[in-house]
Amino acid sequence: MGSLTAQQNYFIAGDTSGVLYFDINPDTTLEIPGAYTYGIDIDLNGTDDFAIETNYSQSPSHTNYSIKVLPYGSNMVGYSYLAPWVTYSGDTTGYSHMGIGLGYGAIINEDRLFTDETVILIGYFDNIIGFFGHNWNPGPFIPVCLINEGSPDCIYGWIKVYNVSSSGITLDSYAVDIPATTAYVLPKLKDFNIYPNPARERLNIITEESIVDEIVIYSLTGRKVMHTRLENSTINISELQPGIYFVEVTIENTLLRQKLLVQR
Ligand SMILES: [Ca+2]
Ligand SMILES: [Ca+2]
Repeated sequence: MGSLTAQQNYFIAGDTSGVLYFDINPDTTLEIPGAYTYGIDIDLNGTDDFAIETNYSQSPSHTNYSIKVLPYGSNMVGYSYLAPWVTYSGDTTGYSHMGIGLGYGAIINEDRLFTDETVILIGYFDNIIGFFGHNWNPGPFIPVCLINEGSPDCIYGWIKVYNVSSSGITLDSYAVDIPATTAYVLPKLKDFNIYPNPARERLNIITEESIVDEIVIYSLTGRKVMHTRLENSTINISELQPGIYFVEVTIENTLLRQKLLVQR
């Protein structure tokens, strides 16, 4: 990592002001077991940069669950060396390092030992109840480093997770230390919510204390792909191809956008 140059010296875990920030809403829970993968496009440019993956494997002595943060391309995830308390007798898997979670306000910088390897964020065995909460208890912010193609710069970011248990992990939000542009200004939650997200056939659109009649949906390239009216707070999106879109409404002369993922 010697040639890596940080674009900024540091980023603050939980910082959402003036940076690219995306609130997963409602929060998404990845179940375990399930070998579930959730892509994260941390700079909102239409290409996933990280994925969170749940894994499940059965050995003769125990069931092993794990959650991984997978960096795509040259991107990196913060990790720490394996904590000394992970001494489960049957564990011969040889984890060499473990992902870290930072508390709100923690500094994300080069000291966080970024790696380009696939790292295990949390690994535990189902016969050690409370392993995560009692023994380790990291903060919810996973430090990451975004490296755009052709650039040596490391742009720091974080992915917020919580409720890590044998039943799953919940994803809350993510941010990257890139100055926010008007195209990506996300609304305050009280103004405009969409769910489910990812969505399949119908999309519910919730606004508070405001009346919204018209909904416009744009592709990532800015092409208008739908212009429709709300019917009982829902719209039919079955004609949209799977992919990422921006849902736009106007409330009190303010244009608000939410990122939408359509999956089938
Ligand atoms: Ca991206
Ligand atoms: Ca959220």
